[in-house]
Amino acid sequence: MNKVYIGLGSNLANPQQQITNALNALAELVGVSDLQVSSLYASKPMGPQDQPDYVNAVACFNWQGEALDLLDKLQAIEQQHGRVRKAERWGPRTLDLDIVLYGNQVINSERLTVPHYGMQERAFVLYPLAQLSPELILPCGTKLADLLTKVPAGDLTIIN
Ligand code: A4P
Ligand code: MG
Repeated sequence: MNKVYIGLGSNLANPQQQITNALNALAELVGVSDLQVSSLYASKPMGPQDQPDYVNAVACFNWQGEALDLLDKLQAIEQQHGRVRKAERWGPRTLDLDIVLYGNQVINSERLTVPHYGMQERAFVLYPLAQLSPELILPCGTKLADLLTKVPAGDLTIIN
């Protein structure tokens, strides 16, 4: 059993509803227990600015299963929620589910890089994460609290 943290993001087709639906889908997965969810946060897009604002959240749960099995299930949820994969980097999406942390494991495989490559710089990941686990320490030994002092919250706003 591993304690995992999932970053959720959406900026198309009623983002707040997309995130709520995805959280409900996570709660129903076989293998998920003790689900906790941060607030929902709004922010301006990181990357291309000609796209709508994002809604983000972080969920945390105990996962009974393999890491790649979890990734398969997250991608199935993305597909069920109308995600169309596009070539554009950091472009708009109806639903993005990223494995931010997988227990204390470091994973570097073809399909999976954990901790998520962008998590240390992204306010929309760090602040919801801190809401769930303020004392968190990353596998590399870095304290989440230290990252928060380096990454300003910026325009990140709690919406729900
Ligand atoms: N993959 C590797 N590691 C992981 C992981 N830890 N979790 C692989 C999930 N997937 C992982 O995923 C492409 C491949 O990454 C998957 O097939 C999986 O095998 P993807 O979802 O198509 O793309 P991506 O990783 O999300 O990359 P992309 O499109 O560059 O998205 P980012 O970097 O997540 O950024 N602004 C705000 N305010 N809020 C946002 O949430 N999000 C983005 C997207 C841009 N700007 C944003 C936000
Ligand atoms: Mg993704």
